[in-house]
Amino acid sequence: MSPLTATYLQRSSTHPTALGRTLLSLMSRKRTNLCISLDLPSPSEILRLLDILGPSICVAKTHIDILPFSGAGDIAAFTGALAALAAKHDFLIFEDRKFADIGSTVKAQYGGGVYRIAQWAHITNAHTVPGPGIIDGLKEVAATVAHPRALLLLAEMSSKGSLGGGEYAAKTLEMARGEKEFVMGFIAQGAMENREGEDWIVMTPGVDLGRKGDGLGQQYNTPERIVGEKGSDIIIVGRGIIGAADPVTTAEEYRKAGWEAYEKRVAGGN
Ligand code: S5P
Repeated sequence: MSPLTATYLQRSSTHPTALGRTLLSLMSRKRTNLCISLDLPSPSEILRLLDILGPSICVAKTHIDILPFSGAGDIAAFTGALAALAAKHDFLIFEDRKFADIGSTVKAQYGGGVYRIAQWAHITNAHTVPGPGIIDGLKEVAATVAHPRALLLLAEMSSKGSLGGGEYAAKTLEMARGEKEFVMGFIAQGAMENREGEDWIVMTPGVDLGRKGDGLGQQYNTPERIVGEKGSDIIIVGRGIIGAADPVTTAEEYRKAGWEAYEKRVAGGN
């Protein structure tokens, strides 16, 4: 069955990556394909929001390097609290690091520095500009961690004038095909080609129920278009929710819109 018409539950028993199976299963259980993007300058505000938004989301996406930590102790306290919330509310943590260097460098960046991303982020992502060595470097670090880790490759971006998509996305897909146990899927604007036995989980940013853009190149689409028509699996929503007057009610609106688009899509295939 094609991943476009199979249910998340069906895919949760067959997905090639351990983390993909975990993710699809919790999405099915919680009835959510919403990833919240927490681009806020305050660690305590992020934790506060996650505790109230937790039931509505399948993934929490961070940019750890925009937070004003004063030392390694602060960072460890924050990532420890993130992990506790992820366990409490049953969601995964995605550090949107967008690695973009040679294998040897990204290996040091993923495993080391002050953030030690591989220790606490279930998922991270990478650009494919450097070629497949970037995946090898990240994979070496992931293999040293006790828990499953997975990678998303950026095939296509949401922003205006992006150099991704088209031939770039096709080449990115070829790189992923060599790494089916570590590369869980893609950041793209819609489904990628799935050959027999493949099941790429696609996460899509640039989602908003009202606005079309942000004045800095971001371009928005609706959950219906992204999940229903273009076949993506997970919507990534930032300012549409964290900038709203009532983030909990708004997150539920996005969760419902994303979920209904998914249900319609899978029903269409039966
Ligand atoms: O193509 C992309 C890829 C990503 S990961 N376009 C994006 O906007 N992102 C990220 O998604 C971006 O870094 C930001 O964290 C989020 C979108 O936030 P929003 O506030 O525009 O919904």
